Amino acid sequence: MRKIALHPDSRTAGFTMIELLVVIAIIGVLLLFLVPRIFTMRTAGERNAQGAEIQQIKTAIEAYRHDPSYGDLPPTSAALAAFAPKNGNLAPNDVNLGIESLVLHFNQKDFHGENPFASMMAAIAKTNTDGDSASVNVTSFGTNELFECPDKWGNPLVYFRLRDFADRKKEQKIRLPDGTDLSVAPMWDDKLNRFAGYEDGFQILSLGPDGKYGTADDVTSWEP
Ligand SMILES: [Ca+2]
Ligand SMILES: [Ca+2]
Repeated sequence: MRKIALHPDSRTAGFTMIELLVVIAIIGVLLLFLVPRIFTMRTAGERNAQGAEIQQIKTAIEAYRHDPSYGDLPPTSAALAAFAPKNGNLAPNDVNLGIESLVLHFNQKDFHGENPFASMMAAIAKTNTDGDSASVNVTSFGTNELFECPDKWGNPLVYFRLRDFADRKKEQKIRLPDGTDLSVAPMWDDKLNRFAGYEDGFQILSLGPDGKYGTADDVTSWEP
């Protein structure tokens, strides 16, 4: 077999040190630009997914309101006595009341036979990060816990029925998984001089990736 002779100028020693440094510098610059972009894209994807879930819950709230058996929005704070059997001793703590009420109303045991919200609620994560419970089980979950829905970043979703806050003096306490309590009130639309999402009659929102209430990354049931 004929051997191909290498030209004497052919490089056989691989990269020189300078070439190597240039390649490393180029990779470094690319990473510097790409990594933040990848993080931004990931965050945008998570926010979109959270927005879609909130819209799903919003649709369910509308269906609840139009269900002839209920005909109203779930209240911000569950009148637990209404769910409890006679003399049931229900003792929720005073945090995450809005979202707990929503979960409770969508999962009440007596939802006229078939629960129309069961499949949606099964697809949505539920936790009891604030650790409260009732002495009797009033939901279809089979436990006495008072659940809330966590958002994509682990913080509880927030739910307000707006007319419960009409005087603009009331607040609601929410507890984050690290134990921090926040006092929150429905968002106000300064331009229209009324609550945001006023036409809906309720607000449902996530604190977003920064875990702070009322910042630009919040994901809301209304168009900001
Ligand atoms: Ca709870
Ligand atoms: Ca936020």
